[in-house]
Amino acid sequence: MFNLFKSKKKSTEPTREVKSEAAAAAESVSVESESGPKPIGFTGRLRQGLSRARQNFGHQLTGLFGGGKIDDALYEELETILLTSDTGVDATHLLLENLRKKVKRDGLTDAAQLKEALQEILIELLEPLVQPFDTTLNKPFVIMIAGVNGVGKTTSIGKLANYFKLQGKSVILAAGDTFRAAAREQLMAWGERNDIAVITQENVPGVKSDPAAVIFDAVNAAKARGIDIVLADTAGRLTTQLHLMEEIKKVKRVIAKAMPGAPHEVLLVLDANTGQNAVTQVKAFDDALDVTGLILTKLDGTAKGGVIAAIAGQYPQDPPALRFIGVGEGLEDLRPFDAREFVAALFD
Ligand SMILES: Nc1nc2c(ncn2[C@@H]2O[C@H](COP(=O)(O)OP(=O)(O)OP(=O)(O)O)[C@@H](O)[C@H]2O)c(=O)[nH]1
Ligand SMILES: [Mg+2]
Repeated sequence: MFNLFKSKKKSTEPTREVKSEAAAAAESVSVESESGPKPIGFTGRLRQGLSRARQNFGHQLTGLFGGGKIDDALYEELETILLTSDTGVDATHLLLENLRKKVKRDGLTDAAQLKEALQEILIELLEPLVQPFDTTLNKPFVIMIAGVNGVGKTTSIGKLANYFKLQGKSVILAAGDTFRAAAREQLMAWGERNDIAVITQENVPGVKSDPAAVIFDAVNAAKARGIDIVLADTAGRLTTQLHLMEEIKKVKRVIAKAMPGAPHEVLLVLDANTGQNAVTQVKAFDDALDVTGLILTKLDGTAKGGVIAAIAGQYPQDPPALRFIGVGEGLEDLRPFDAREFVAALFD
């Protein structure tokens, strides 16, 4: 590990910082705000984002729960709806089992009563995904972002920067995707939009760029300047590309050399349209990196949306934390996950 780190020093050009004048000005004045981000409007955007899933899932259920007897045929139909909404076999069975228990316990007899019962059971399943997330425990608090190609890592970083800035925190970005030519520019654009610094590496033809080096420098820059949060981008990779999975393990190890204990959060970004494959991605990235939290993006693009339940059903004892969900491409379309709010937006 140490040798790898030393060789990176030889093989790479110095990193540089890209900062707009506005960012410099913003940094020199400490912006403290107790108010935090305003939740107003997000429930509306969440509802709007989930409209396709609601139409598909919610409306099927409404048909099913129109009235009549609660019998095996109804449970079977419900099973089909859940399975075809990407809920996955484990979560579907868990939900049905808990629903049957609730029906018995509460003495429900009419199908019309099932809608509310199912909502409650779903909230119970999803609630454990909401876990405390305290970025003040370390300074800087280093967040590494990982995931397969095109899931929304870089976009989520841009939105997260906005989210943390609204909480009065100082943020810098590390352009750790040195693989794709346009990745650096994409992150720089998010930096400009948020008026924050981006640590990048010059593209030098013939010189192999090193993602670990960029993030290492970003952590050191954050330490030197008393920055609260480092958001580190990484290149997309398939879980089957074993050399790239090894590479990202190295990135994580090198971050710990810049600051023992870092990264403090490893966020895996998942695309809600991936369906059951998301569960596989969680397992593979967790094996490689000890993922501490998830971001589920593009919930606005899916007609299914059950993948959250699938992940929860996979880890009934110790589910991963679902930190944020993305429901659109706008700067404010990423928010902390709230199980109750989510289920409400899925049904009504
Ligand atoms: N509709 C919608 N689009 C999103 C969301 N999040 C990201 N996107 C879009 O998804 C596309 C890919 O996003 P990127 O952020 O570049 O994804 P990435 O994971 O960084 O991609 P690579 O770096 O190439 O692996 C972009 O067009 C984003 O605008 C979301 O929540 N909703
Ligand atoms: Mg990217």
